[in-house]
Amino acid sequence: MSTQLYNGAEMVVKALAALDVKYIFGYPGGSVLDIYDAIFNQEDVEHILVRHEQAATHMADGYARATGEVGVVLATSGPGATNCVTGIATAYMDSIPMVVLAGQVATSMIGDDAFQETDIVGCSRPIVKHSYNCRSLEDIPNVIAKAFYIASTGRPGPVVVELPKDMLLPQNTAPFTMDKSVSMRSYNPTSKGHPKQIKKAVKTITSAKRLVVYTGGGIVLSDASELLTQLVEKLNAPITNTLMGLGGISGEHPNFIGMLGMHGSIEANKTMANADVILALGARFDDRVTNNVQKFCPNATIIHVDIDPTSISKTINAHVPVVGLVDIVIKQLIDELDANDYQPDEESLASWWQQINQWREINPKGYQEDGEKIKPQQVVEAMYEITEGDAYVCSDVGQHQMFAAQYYPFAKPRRWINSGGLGTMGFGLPAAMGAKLAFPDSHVICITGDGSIQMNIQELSTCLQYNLPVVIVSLNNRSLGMVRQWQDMIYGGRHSSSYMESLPDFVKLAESYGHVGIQINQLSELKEKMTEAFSIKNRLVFLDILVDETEHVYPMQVRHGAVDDMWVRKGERA
Ligand SMILES: Cc1ncc(C[n+]2csc(CCOP(=O)(O)OP(=O)(O)O)c2C)c(N)n1
Repeated sequence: MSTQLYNGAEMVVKALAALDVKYIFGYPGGSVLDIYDAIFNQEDVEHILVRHEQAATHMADGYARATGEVGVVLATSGPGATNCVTGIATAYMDSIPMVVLAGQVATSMIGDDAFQETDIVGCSRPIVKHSYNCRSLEDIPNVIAKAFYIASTGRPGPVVVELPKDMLLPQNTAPFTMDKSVSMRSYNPTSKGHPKQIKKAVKTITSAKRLVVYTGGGIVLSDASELLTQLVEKLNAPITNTLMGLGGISGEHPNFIGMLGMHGSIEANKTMANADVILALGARFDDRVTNNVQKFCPNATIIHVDIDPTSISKTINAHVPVVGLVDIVIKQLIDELDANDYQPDEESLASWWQQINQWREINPKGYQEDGEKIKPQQVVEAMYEITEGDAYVCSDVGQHQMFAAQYYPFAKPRRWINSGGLGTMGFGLPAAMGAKLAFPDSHVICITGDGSIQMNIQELSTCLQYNLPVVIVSLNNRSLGMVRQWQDMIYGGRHSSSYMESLPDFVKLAESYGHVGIQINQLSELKEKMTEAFSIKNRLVFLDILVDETEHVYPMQVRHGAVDDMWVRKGERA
């Protein structure tokens, strides 16, 4: 019996197919041409040719966030691989499962400063969960399987696999062997919370008079929304989400008190500051939430549930640490509450909710209409109305990102896709393309600004090639709005390099890429033109919306203050 032999490039593609990969996002070059040839000769895996490798990483990332699957990137050695670095860091900061296959010069030439040689494993070391140098042809399938396993289990993250050219050559062949399951002695992430810690957590929760549930991206990543909603309803506790956790519970749920942190709601931050027990689930107390750690909730007992033990007590000391997958731990908490025949303390709850509702009244709308100028918040409200709250909203970075987070209540998880940790401008469009590829029949929006959109604008070309009719909602304030806001608030209004004195005609630009471009500059036509844009089905629409360029994002935490030390509006503190 003859065993079929494969070359390394074929093994790469066959391994991806065996792992049910549908799409690879990439860009060819000398060191990976054999892989491109292997892709050409099969139909299981489709390659999406981007226009810049950074966009390939964000597209894979958007695809991963929308679907929960691992995003896959392919890049050539040298500049192709280094162009991936920002996207790898973006995925790393938000714990997104991604595998980046990077070409490398032949093993005999590594270290010779060969053409297009870069040590991508070294370059990406601090921003990957793990990396592999493939040094044997036979190992390729299992290395790729392990990369997927590491990327998608425990706290997810990006894994780089470096593939030297000589591993891929057509003349070097071997049988294809891939183990059915991956087991690694050195890597065994915990899944269940320790029973003693669960008991302690439940004791702390049941003794609380002013409990708050604070959840992050971990809820979304572990698909724990339903269990979270059950827990919150059982406790009748107020719940706040981080920027990454939005959609973890429905934004319309009566117990949801809004996002917390730098641009969080007054009521969310006040609730945190006054809570006696904080139940943190899949959140990491990052500086955009805590503000000054020295002043962060000094009187609260903190229960911190996280899959990553190194995240616990990293910035804020946890009194009850629980290591485990957040969905499993929530189920354990519910079971323990039931076992103890938990009954809510109605009296304390009533006075706690009464207080929270008073905070809600401080700034319920959050902005003032102008009557003439289009307020960016109005655009997001219109977007919500037109899509009936049922869209994938993929954001770039800046004021528009915060307005979207504040004014589009997400009913479901995985619908809000943004670079929360690294804050990568240029993320929005390619991420939206990844989501659209996964969900072609859904509304997929890229909300962006005139600065961010220009950072990966070349992908408009990819959108045409693969028919990805996302709706681009560009809040054009003729400036780098978030920078301008900080300059207004902290630098005496000195707008150093925050105004772009030349901007393209975005309508013509969209048209030149083969899409529809629409400009909106009158408040009176905002709804009508936006409705028209969303009704155009099979074509990408670029909405260039001229918004009030003086608008600031509020509320905003006062720098170095406590979590609830906030600007409510220009010049007024809560
Ligand atoms: C790649 C990158 N460079 C710089 C920044 C710093 N930065 C944060 S927000 C911002 C302005 C964004 O402007 P725009 O996209 O027009 O959005 P707006 O704030 O006006 O809504 C800048 C420059 C960043 N986040 N990412």
